[in-house]
Amino acid sequence: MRDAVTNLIRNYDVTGRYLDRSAIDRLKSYFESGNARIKTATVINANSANIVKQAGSRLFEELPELISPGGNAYTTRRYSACLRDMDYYLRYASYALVAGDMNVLDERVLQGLRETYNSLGVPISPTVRGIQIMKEMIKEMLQAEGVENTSFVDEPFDHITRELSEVSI
Ligand SMILES: CCC1=C(C)/C(=C/C2=NC(=C\c3[nH]c(/C=C4\NC(=O)[C@H](C)[C@H]4CC)c(C)c3CCC(=O)O)/C(CCC(=O)O)=C2C)NC1=O
Repeated sequence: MRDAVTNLIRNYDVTGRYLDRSAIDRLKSYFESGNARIKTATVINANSANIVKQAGSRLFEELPELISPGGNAYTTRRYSACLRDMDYYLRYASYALVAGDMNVLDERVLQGLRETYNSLGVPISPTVRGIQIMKEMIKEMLQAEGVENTSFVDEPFDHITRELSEVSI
């Protein structure tokens, strides 16, 4: 697992360089967004159950076929598995936000996931939609708390959806 600082230092150490202007600019930007990142983790922690539940309801309202007979989230067991997956995405996205690095997602969440989903028939594009709904909810909550620039929130959610959507070769 890596974070923005260790990742940057690693890259400079590999080539034996001192931290130059570009490194310092990247560090500055990471530390300047630090309070907002911590606030986001706080908001997610305080609302996680609610975010997952509401995002799930919105997803099933938009795509009711998911929870109808023949749908992948039909039956209580699969419905719960779906919400549990949403909860995984939310929790790991909060780690990646604080770390300022997406490596934790690659290592702990995304490895082999597409293959698992394909073999179980879990549909990717509705999963992507569910993840995007959670992202939108968090951005709205942060704006309500006075955080003006919430663009950094996109990164982990978009990273997960991009990796999930990638067509296997
Ligand atoms: C921490 C990293 C991690 C992830 C991400 C993870 C995902 C994950 N989701 C699974 C299943 C599942 N995932 C879903 C999800 C959905 N179905 C839908 O129609 C919706 C679109 C969607 C919810 C948004 C469902 C329904 C299953 C059960 C499928 C089945 O058993 O038939 C499975 C198969 C094993 C199981 O059922 O537990 C895995 C491994 N497991 C992990 O350890």
